[in-house]
Amino acid sequence: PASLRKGRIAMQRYYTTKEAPETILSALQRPSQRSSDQIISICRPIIDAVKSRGDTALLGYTHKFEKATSLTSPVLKAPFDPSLMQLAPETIKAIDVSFENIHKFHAAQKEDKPLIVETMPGVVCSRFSRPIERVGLYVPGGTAVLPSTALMLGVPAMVAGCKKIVLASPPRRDGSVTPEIVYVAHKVGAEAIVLAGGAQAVAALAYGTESVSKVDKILGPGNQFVTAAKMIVSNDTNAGVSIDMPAGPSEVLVVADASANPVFVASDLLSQAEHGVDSQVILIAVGLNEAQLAAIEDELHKQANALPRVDIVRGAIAHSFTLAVDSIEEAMRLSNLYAPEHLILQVQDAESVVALVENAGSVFVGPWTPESVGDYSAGVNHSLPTFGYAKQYSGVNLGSYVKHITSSNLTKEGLRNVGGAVMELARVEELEAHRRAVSLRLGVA
Ligand code: HSO
Ligand code: ZN
Repeated sequence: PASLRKGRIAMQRYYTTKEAPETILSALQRPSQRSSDQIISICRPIIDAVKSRGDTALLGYTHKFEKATSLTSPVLKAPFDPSLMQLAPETIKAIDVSFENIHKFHAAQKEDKPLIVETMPGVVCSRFSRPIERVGLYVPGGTAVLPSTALMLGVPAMVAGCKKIVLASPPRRDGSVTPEIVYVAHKVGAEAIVLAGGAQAVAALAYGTESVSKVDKILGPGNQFVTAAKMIVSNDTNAGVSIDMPAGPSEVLVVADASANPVFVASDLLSQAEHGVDSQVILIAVGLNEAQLAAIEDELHKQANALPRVDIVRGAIAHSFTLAVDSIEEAMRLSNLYAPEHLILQVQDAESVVALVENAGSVFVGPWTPESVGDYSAGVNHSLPTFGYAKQYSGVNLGSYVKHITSSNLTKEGLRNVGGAVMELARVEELEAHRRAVSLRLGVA
């Protein structure tokens, strides 16, 4: 509506010293999402259709939802034709630089030797990792093309040694995939790109179709339908598939003190706000006076109006806010309570503040570290827990693509050392066969 396009682009301001604590706490609750029951009931029939009718159903939904009516096959198989990945040299270079950095950082997460602990003489426990064999990586379409997401999901899969990497992404109206995504798929060694989005793409990856191979784990962000579909298939014991994490709208929380540059602060808030109208950005201002607060707000308004996606920004800013606090400790207490997907520290001695971070997906430290570097090229992953899930989930990392397997290896002496405890606990649990597996070996009663 026209009324939304007018007026100042400004975030609501709260002073923690003036407001009741409950007001601050309720501000830190995420805006509520469309009821998941409603979304689930839309997704279920789509998933069932793909499960039972395979390619025909998948293709039908792509014709319907993506309007890609000329598409005749739901997958693009490797090797990808070079004509499908024609890119400007500077784009290739940017993808290559980012690929290398993401590769380096994730390769460093490899545990190259097993963990071995002798818990008692002759009782050796170890833990080693193996790649998940088949992974499905969902790259959203929507209002932006996201080859960076293909990199963030594909590079660690490649580093982990997953045997089968399948991408899925909604095709454009003409049935094609953006050349950047095809290029990334090629670089990470993906065997195919499923040309579908939404719940139908998730179902195809979870159950397989005539032309889509079934995977063991589905990773990647997406809208509420993708998220609901991931939840549904991961709860279906017949699917045998897991997911990375639940997902919600993207967020950033910036902590800034008087040393922060208002231009930088506003630009960081806006880079997250432009993702979607449902994105949320929060500024925690530490010890700023009225003039300093106004300087950031003026910048936000000015920079926002110069952005091509100003309408999206307006939507996001409408449910975003500033918290004015007195100390860095209070700022970090509130930040930990919110558990932001991205946390940006633009404060004096930002590095020392990292020690106070308890809950966050990824932290950006100091004035020269905009979130954009992490979104694209620094090496850290941008697939991160949102909606407060940073309290219990990690972002995508090498560990997301492996299983840890443990093993134990005892000598006779080892069994003698630990056997008494085993037999006693088996007796307590009244599991006699368990007890005898030890007693028979040791020749005791
Ligand atoms: N900030 C987004 C990731 C992204 N940014 C992709 C640009 N492209 C969610 O973490
Ligand atoms: Zn971003």
